[in-house]
Amino acid sequence: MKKILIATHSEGKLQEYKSYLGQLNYEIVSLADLGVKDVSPEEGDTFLEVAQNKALFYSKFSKLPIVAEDSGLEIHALHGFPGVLSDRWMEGDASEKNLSIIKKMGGIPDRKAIFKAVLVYLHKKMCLSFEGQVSGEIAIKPEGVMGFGYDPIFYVPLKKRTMAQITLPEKNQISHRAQALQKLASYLRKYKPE
Ligand code: ITT
Repeated sequence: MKKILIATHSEGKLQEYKSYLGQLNYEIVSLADLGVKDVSPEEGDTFLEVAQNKALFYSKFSKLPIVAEDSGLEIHALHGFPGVLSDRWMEGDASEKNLSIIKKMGGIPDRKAIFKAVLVYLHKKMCLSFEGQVSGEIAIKPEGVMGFGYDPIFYVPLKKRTMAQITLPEKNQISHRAQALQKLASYLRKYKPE
């Protein structure tokens, strides 16, 4: 079976990749499987640049085809904040970040937000990117215990629940990552890279 390195230190992302790519004939290798503890610096002004830099960084550790990802939340009323800074705009864990965002949104009626993901596939000298996004709203308060990161504050009108209140298979039908993964999967099926 062909192997692919999913170059993320996020356990939440990794679970979603495993669940989604399980349908393809690929063995998912993680950074932990390779014993890689180094963390790529988040460098770049766009999701694409940051994802490309992560892919290049982790390519030092393996010759396998690599997928790296940069993703985040863009809040309409806050002019796209936190965007590419989603992981680094404040110190603290996910629940602290979520509470800070709820506070910033206090009293703002426009709660529209978008989750975006850019996946970079790097193999030999070829580098491709696949993007996905999903629209939603910032919830009034965090709800749900599934998923990770901003999921408890991202309300999906289609499901009438937050991303943390839906199961992983449900999230994998609609999420930003799932949409990008669908494009990657269709590339891998079609071109079967060596
Ligand atoms: P890697 O760089 O190792 O992949 P990371 O967590 O640093 O992991 P990012 O730089 O892409 O990943 O940061 C994205 C931020 O957005 C981070 O705080 C995530 O928790 C959050 N995020 C991304 N996708 C998400 C999702 O599907 N649900 C909830 N939060 C998400």
